[in-house]
Amino acid sequence: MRPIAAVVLVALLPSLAQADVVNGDFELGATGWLIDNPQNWITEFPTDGGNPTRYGRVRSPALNSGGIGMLGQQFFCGQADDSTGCRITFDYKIDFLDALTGSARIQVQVGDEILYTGPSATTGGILWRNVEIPLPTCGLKTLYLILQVDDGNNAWWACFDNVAGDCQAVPVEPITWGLIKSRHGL
Ligand SMILES: [Ca+2]
Repeated sequence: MRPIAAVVLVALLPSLAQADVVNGDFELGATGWLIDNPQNWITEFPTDGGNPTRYGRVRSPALNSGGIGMLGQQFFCGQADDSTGCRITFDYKIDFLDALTGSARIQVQVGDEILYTGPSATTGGILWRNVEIPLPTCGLKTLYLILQVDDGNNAWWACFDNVAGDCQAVPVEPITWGLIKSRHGL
């Protein structure tokens, strides 16, 4: 599902492109981040409780919670080049507040594509974990970290920290006699 709100955000972003992820550890609060939420949702940057310290938190309301809220940023993951790929990494957790079990998860959208959907959270929430999103190219990226909540009365907190983009050389598969033989069934 393509978040409708993201279309608006994309239109706002090109003039804000920045080199590398800015404030990926959220220690500067909202600096560098764009917020796009349904009405009654809250995005905030608590100074304590992240991984570590300050972090970005998207909160769905207790009533009529269905929808998506997001933190977005456009940045250059190095320079576009055939021989490089971008690795986006971040930490997240989901806190259960008052909700139907299994009614929320995070998603990662890059450009207009959803590239990752996390497991649906249960009443125990989801503890801090690291996610890695490999992209085939470096260059300009538009990243959205999304909390998606099902229709109903489902209050959740999605917490994000340590967002980074790393442009790396794409590994070249070494050609060996063993590989050639195995490819030819020898
Ligand atoms: Ca932090």
